[in-house]
Formats: sequence, C-alpha cells, structure tokens
Amino acid sequence: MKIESLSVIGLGYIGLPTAATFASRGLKVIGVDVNQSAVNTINSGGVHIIEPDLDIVVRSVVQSGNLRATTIPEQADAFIVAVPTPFKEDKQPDLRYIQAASMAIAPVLQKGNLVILESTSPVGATEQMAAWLAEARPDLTFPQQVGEGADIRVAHCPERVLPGKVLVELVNNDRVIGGMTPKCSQAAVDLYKLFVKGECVVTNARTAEMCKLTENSFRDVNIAFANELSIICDKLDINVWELIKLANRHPRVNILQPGPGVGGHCIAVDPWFIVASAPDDAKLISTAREVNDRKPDWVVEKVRLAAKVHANPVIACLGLSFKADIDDLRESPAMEIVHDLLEERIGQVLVVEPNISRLPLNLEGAVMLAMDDALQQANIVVLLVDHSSFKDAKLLSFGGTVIDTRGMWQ
Ligand code: SAJ
Repeated sequence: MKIESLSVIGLGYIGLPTAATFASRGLKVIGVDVNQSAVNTINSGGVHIIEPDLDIVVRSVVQSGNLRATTIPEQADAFIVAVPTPFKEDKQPDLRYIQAASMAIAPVLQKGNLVILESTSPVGATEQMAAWLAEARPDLTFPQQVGEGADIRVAHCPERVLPGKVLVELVNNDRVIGGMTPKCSQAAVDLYKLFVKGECVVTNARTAEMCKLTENSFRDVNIAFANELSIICDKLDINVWELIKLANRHPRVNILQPGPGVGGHCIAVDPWFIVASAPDDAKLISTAREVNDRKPDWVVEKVRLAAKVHANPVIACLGLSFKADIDDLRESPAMEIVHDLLEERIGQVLVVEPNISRLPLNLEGAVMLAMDDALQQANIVVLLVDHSSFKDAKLLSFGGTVIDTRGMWQ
C-alpha cells in the first residue's frame, strides 16, 4: 500500500526531526504530542529543542503545510511511535509511554495501517505494543494473531542518531528494520526509503530491539573501561590520556575517552534493559553501568581533597550538559557533580555553561558566570564538559588547582 500520510507520536529529540524529514520528502505528516506548548510552538513554525538545522527544516515544512502538530491522534496510513522509554527506580524498563501511545492511536487505526515502534525498547516491547493495540481493537487483526494476513502491520525500527548530528545521521545511517512478519518489514523499508540513504537491513522485531540495546551497551562498556583506567592511572601517577593515545597506536586497540561519567537518555539507560532481561548473565554490562555511574562520586572526592588546602574554596565547574556543545542536561554527570558539591557544602560553587541561560532549579545554590569571571574568582577549576568554547580558557594566569575530567587541557 502506498503511504501518503504519516502520524508521528512523540515530538521530542527523535520524533520531531523524523516527522520533519518525512514532511520534507512530500509526505503529509501529523505530529502528535501531549505537550500543548510544544504543539503550539511547532504549528507556529518553531522548535522546542535545540538541534542543528532542525529549526530551518521545521519552519519550511510547517509553512508548506506538510507538517502539522496536534495533541489528539488522527487517521493516517502509517504511525511511528517515538516516545520515551525510561527505567523505573529498580532499573526495570518503564513502558508506560508506549502503552499510552498505543491507547491513543488504537481508536483511529484502520485496516492496512503500518505501526512502527522507534523508541529504544527492551526485547519484547514491539510484541507488547501489538498486544495492547489488539486488545483495544478486537475488530482488527494483528500479526501475532494471523501472521502475514493481518489487517495491521507492526515493526520495530530503532533510531540510532547522534544528538548534535541528528538530521545528517537520520538520512545517512543504515537502519535496522525488524517487522513482526517479513511483509511488515517490507512495508517499513518502503516507508524509510523515502529519505534514508543508508541501507535498510531487515531482521525480526526482537533482534532489532536487542541490536539497538547492544550498540549502546557496547559503547557504555568501552567508556567504562576508559573510566576504570583513569582511576587506576590516577593512583599510579600516569597521565591516562597520554596512555590511551599510546595504546591506541596498536592496530587493534581503540580505547574511548574517560570523563566525569556517562550521561544522556540513551547510553546511561539502555544497558539496564539488557540487564533486566537477563540479570544473572549480563554481568559485564551491569558492572560497566556501575563503573560509569560511580565516576561522578570519584570526581566529587577529587574536588573534596583539592578543597582541603583552601581556607575558602571557590569551585568553578565548567559545563553542565551531558556532552560537548549541546544544551541537553538529561542524566548529565556534570549536573550530578555540581549538585553533590552544593549538597556537601564543599565550598562556593560557580557554574559556566554557555549553552543554557539559567541554572536548573536544583542547582540554585550555585552562581552562573561567564568563563573569565569564574576563573578570576575560583581557586579550583573542574572541567566537566569539553565544550569547544572552553578549549582556549586563559588558564596560564590561573594559580589554583585544575581538575580536568575530560583531558581537554592535557
Ligand atoms: N562519553 C565518554 N567518553 C567517550 C564517549 C562518550 O565519556 O569516549 C560520554 C559522553 O560524554 C556522554 C555519554 O558518554 O556523557 C554519551 O555520549 P555519546 O556521544 O557516546 O552518545 P549519545 O548518548 O549522545 O548517543 C548515543 C549514540 N550511540 C552510540 O554511539 C552507540 C547514538 O548513535 C544513539 O542513537 C543514541 O545514543 C541513542 O539515541 O540511543
């Protein structure tokens, strides 16, 4: 069936760029989000998230009439669900947003529709989504009931784009497409081929789910290795960044970079979905998560030791976002470190973060300053994020202690 209209459920960091890119290829796209203010912003041609060039694409597709946002789902030929999949307190996956999205689209589903789950999900989530849809629409048939003859096609197609490069990677990356049946996969391939220049590689839904989790866990385990090395090297008085550069000259060694911890809504979350599915077997994956989660405490301890030699410690923390040159603070280790420094009252805390205009509520005890002012007042500088604008910091005239968690000034 030819797809002429598409509905994207969830207009966040993935849903909005995806909706806008499809709309830019001529598809009629209806974006759905529970956040009325995000819907209003998009309908006025604006964006509520920061991502290079997204504002330009959204403005143009809203003006052309190809993208429209609403809070209530409408009929369409295909649906893409791109809602958050966080974990609960006990690190078990929380599928409530997928469930809510399923309930929201179920009433408008029609025979012949394709439903794609894009949210990063634990293994089995696509089948669960199909079960929720089937429960809500007993008048339609689904692949888990009748296979290829089903009224509704269902597939998982995880996004794998890098924040900061979303629009480029959406188009150029290969996509893994896991349908609940081969025809479901083919329908999803036909849709993504509207803009994907990379290869669309077909598998089943469970393998596609596990593939996405595997990619992010691979990175997490590798960063944990670098973080563990940095702690060992600190004890042995070895410069870990020099060490990694040297080791990486080996043709089969490629160690990632240590930092203050691992942040973001993906790598710090997704490995737990594997652990939740196989808690007794996922030993390396869960240990890596713990190593990375403990790194902020190690940084706070370094600052505590450095503060001991100052009568009135003034600590300048450089960067709050979860990685360089973005404004996204979700799961950011830098946020955790600044929060803990404030909580433990180690000294006065200054924050330099060029990508946001005011401090988040839980960091109100800190003072936000420009780089030069912070360097003038501080006796300890902690580099937490390697924003490009920090590269040329005037550290030569700074006489205090420097804790460089990213190796930017090595
Ligand atoms: N980090 C390090 N050392 C490194 C690399 C990263 O400490 O050598 C830290 C970063 O500072 C950050 C965290 O890891 O705090 C995650 O950053 P990232 O750039 O590795 O990844 P994300 O979260 O921005 O995007 C990842 C990507 N996954 C992989 O590279 C395997 C992206 O392709 C996924 O689409 C995205 O997760 C997602 O949405 O799942």
